[in-house]
Amino acid sequence: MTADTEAATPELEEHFQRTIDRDQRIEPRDWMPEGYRKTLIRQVAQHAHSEIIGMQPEGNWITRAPSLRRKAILLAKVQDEAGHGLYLYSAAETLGADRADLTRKLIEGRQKYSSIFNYPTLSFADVGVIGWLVDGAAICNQVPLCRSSYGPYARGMVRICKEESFHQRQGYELLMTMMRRGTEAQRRMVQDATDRWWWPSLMMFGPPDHDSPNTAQSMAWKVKRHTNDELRQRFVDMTVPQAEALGVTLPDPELAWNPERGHYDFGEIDWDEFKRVVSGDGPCNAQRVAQRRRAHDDGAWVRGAATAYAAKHSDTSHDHRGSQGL
Ligand code: BYC
Repeated sequence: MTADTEAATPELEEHFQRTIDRDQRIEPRDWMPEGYRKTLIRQVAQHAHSEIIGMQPEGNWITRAPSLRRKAILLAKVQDEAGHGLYLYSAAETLGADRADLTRKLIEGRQKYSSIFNYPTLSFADVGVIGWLVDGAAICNQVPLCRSSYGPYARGMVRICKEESFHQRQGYELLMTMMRRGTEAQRRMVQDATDRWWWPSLMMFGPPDHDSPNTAQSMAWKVKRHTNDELRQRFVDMTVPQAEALGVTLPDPELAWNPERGHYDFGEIDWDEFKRVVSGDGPCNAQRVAQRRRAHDDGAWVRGAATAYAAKHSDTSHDHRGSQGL
């Protein structure tokens, strides 16, 4: 009987709970409640899919980057996202999930990915604003996940966060360049991109706490370390001074410092829009999933070749061992 099918006993349950209480890590071979495993597979798979689908909006600009330098930076960033997806699929596999199955669920629309990637990238300023706001929100959400209770996920997040902070910096540097050294038209592009990405970035943190079915249990298991609203507030507080430094206006007339709370107040998020986008009816959902499906189909020959090569290689190494009498 393997660790994942081992029946619960009071000793195993107690050991699991003690590990969580002591802030130690649950590792793949440890016994874990089925709900814990399911929650992690759900979150890690959604996260992995987001990284892979997240390559599309920016990938859209690789062929049209305005200089060789900007193109090299963007290529490196989009490749990093592919790497993040792969670490995360590997983390999901340590929980007993099958990567091909997860991909199938994604391209059949049976598993979610982040709402943010269902919006279009209309100008090159979007590349900068995605780095600044989307990667900025991602860092805010993901740094606490480096302390998540599941070992492989937490360790994967450490490396992902290092790369995300480079992504955030490159976006901010691009916007600074456009705002400080650009033309009036370029400054307008930055403002327009900020107007379009601000609210969807706030939605990345998930539904409000009173409407978040998974938060309480995920916090108790220390999979999540903060609630959706806590992290959203942290992101707003961090971003307002950055917007001021850039010289752009965030599109929320209710945004104001509240000295009593010690935080910025902000306006009501359009949760109907969020629900629409999450349930598949955002501006680019169909296009994103169709593109992912096409890429998967186009890659069938690579998977076939890799499988055939691995089979041949294992035969060859077997023969080789045989000839050495091993
Ligand atoms: N979009 O109970 P809740 C990146 C779903 S990658 C879509 O609060 P939870 C990047 C949620 O899954 C960004 N769905 O859930 C990549 C749940 O659905 P089910 C991705 C959302 O899990 C490339 C339901 O709504 N980051 O940054 O406790 C380039 C109820 O929500 C969204 C991660 O995945 C959403 N925005 O909390 C640049 C981070 N929000 O499964 C950047 C890891 C919620 O019950 N994930 N849903 O049907 C998390 O931290 C948590 O899963 C969330 C949601 C905070 C997102």
